[in-house]
Amino acid sequence: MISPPAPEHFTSRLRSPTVAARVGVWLGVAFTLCFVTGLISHYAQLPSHPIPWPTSPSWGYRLTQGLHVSSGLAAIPLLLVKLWAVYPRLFERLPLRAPGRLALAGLERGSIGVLVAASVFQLATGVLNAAQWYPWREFSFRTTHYALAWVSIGALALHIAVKLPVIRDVLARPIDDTTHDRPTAVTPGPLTRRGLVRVTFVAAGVLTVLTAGSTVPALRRISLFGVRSGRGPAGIPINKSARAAVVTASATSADYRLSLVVDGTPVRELTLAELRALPQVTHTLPIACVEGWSASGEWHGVTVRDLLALAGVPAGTDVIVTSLQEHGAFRRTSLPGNVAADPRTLLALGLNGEPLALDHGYPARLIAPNRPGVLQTKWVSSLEVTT
Ligand SMILES: Nc1nc2c(c(=O)[nH]1)N[C@H]1C(S)=C(S)[C@@H](COP(=O)(O)O)O[C@H]1N2
Ligand SMILES: [Mo]
Repeated sequence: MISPPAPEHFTSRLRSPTVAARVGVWLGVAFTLCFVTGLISHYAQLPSHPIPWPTSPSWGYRLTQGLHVSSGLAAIPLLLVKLWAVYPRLFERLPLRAPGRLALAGLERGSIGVLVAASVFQLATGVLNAAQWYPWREFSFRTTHYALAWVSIGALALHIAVKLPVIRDVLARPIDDTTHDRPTAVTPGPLTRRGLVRVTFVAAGVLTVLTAGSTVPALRRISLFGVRSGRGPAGIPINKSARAAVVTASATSADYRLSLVVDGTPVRELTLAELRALPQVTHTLPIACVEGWSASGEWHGVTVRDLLALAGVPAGTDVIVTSLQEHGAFRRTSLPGNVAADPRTLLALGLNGEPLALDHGYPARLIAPNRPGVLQTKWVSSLEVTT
């Protein structure tokens, strides 16, 4: 007869609560860091902010986004080892004859099921998003990843609360202590418990270092799993090319004009030569892509503030930035008043001493301090305000 495995079929001594709790602590740290930095990213991407999103430090979003991706990746080996250590408990017989205990056991397993499913979903969709592979057509990554972040952090908090007595007890004991072990977890393996925990931490650390090159230029050469190579025109990667955005013809056309639109009426139309004739400034600002790479560049161009002044609009007004790109979610972005007023917020015409490459947003692109990459609109065709 075929029957499901029972917990006593799993005999490795490595699968102990002392191992699970030690790996679990760091998994909890990684999840919490990932959750908090994720909330920050979600807030930064809202079209308007109840509490203004600050423009300083200019590298703030770059830091939090780098931490988000690194902590998420570090969580992968931690979660795998944690699940491996505890999954025999899944096969424990349910107390079918005692309805009270059955209900409790059912609730506990249900909550763990939710925790595991949500965590695996978060890590998997995060990795797919970083790899720019979007198998999903039916749901928006950002909405779903955000909603399930709350589910997984809530289920995690519940799990920790339920297990707290055991966690505290096993953490206070040496790792080889067997007090809380399943009676059949007795087979010693080639690896010690301490060895397993060390290998897990090393794997998490190595994974982080091998991807951190997407944020930290000094690590780029060993960035085996890095999200982007760091290569691109003027030394900055390209996320979407002009060709993919179908703007090659309109962006290189002699008819290009930047329109300044006030209350639905175009009040100024500027050619590229006219933009170049306006006062030019240079600022060092990063592009920090939500998909997990970032790079700093020296941008030069016209301040959005000056452009708004040309249109007779007071500084501090919200602006809608529109691209020549005709389709796609990132063709229109909103620039809150405090960001538009910052003297470092530019309509950039050049990068790292070169004219802007077509793929970087030629003839003109937005670049603002401490702003998520998706909102740094390329191939800008108009700035619109409503007074
Ligand atoms: N019009 C337009 N602007 C855009 C995008 C886009 O798809 N269309 N992608 C954004 C994203 S996701 C990022 S990370 C940055 C990348 O800029 P880069 O390709 O010059 O590095 O541009 C942003 N601006
Ligand atoms: Mo991006």
